Amino acid sequence: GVKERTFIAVKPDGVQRKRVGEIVQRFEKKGFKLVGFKLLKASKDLLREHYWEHRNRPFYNRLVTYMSSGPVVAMVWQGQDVVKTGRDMMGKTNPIDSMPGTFRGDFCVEMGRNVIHGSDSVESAQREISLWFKESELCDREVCSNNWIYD
Ligand code: DAT
Ligand code: MG
Repeated sequence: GVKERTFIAVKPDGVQRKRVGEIVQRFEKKGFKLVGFKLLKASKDLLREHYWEHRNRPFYNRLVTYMSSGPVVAMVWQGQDVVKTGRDMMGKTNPIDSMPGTFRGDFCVEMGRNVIHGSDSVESAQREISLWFKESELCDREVCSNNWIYD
């Protein structure tokens, strides 16, 4: 429903390459509501937990090192079907498979520098949001444009 949330992060390469503004802008333009936002240098402990599902994959340590190499912008976006739509806006894991018009299709060429993270299901979104944000850091609110976004 309208209260669905996803966790989106602009990865260190995306921050360095100044893609934060355009990523935020595309989520805003689509009609989603920003309910959490912060710039932080994530600890390796946080990132190991975040990517726990990949702990036995050969790329796990490189991934954690890359993700901790600079600040990331961590965000929570809310709205109808925001998890799936956010994934569609991102493109595929490997930029070579990503369509133009998606963040990964437009902004990067390698899987190991793929600019953006987005939760892959409602359940992982809930897990990731509670890992990265305190409840008090999230600000839901009435948005006056709601009647122009939802039927
Ligand atoms: P996604 O970020 O699209 O959800 P994922 O959860 O499968 O993809 O993997 C997390 C990140 O790990 C991904 O953004 C890039 C990296 N990665 C995934 N598969 C990889 C591989 N085979 N080799 C190198 N890096 C990989
Ligand atoms: Mg994933």
